[in-house]
Amino acid sequence: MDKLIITVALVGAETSRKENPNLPLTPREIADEAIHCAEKGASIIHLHVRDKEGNATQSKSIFKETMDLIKKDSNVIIQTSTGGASWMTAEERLQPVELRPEMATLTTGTVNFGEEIFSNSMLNIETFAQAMVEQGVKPEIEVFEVGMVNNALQLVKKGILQLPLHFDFVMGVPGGITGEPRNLLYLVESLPPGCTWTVAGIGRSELPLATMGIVMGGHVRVGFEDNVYYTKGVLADSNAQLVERVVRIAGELGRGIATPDQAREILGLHGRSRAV
Ligand code: KMH
Ligand code: ZN
Repeated sequence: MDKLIITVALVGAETSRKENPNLPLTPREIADEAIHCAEKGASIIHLHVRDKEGNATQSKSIFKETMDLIKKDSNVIIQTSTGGASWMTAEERLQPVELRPEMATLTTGTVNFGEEIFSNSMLNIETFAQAMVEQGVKPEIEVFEVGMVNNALQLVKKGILQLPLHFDFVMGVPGGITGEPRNLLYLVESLPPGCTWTVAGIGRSELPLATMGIVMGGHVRVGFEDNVYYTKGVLADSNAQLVERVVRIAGELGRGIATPDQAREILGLHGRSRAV
């Protein structure tokens, strides 16, 4: 089994300080949290940023400021979000890809997202995928619903993306696939050989699905974007606390933790040299 890649989704677009007062919001706070999580064992930062009012934004300059702060003090892989928030236009969402991060997310379908609709037409998906290929950015396919795996494979059939792809199964969003173990088994079985995957369980499914990811040879995402609690009714002190728990469980189960460079090797990344 490969070493375990831990991704931390520090901020998200929807989580607020009302839900967890420890949520990092400014570029400095987000960067400090990213660096701290990397020291504890995270090798990928799934990055969203916020504006001065604390609202989700896909502003290229705020992404750049945050990425520069992280890169100055950490070798961690930065994966920018192109999901942004459900109310944003496709053009807004795509902005951080121009900064040539090592990775970016690519959601391959439309899904109900709580009260909202997270809309991704096939045309927009292809445009996003092409932009990533042009900029040398490795996509992580975000799967919120089963049909999204096949949509990603259509991009391969059309020659836009190449196998092996890396997937993130985001399970437990209200409106998307639920976080039951059998659903993870189904999704993993749907992948062509050689593909890699991560699981991000939302809310209370974070820990059980993370444990399944460790045991099944997948990888794991945790963080305040997905879950603000440590245990039922007890808020997490920090994203790093959630990372540390995964490291501990993986250690008990005999699975080593990937450094950022080991994660680069597993995912076929070429390093930061292309970044703006
Ligand atoms: N905020 C969600 C609507 C991603 O980062 O690529 C979409 C999202 C996915 O967070
Ligand atoms: Zn996200």
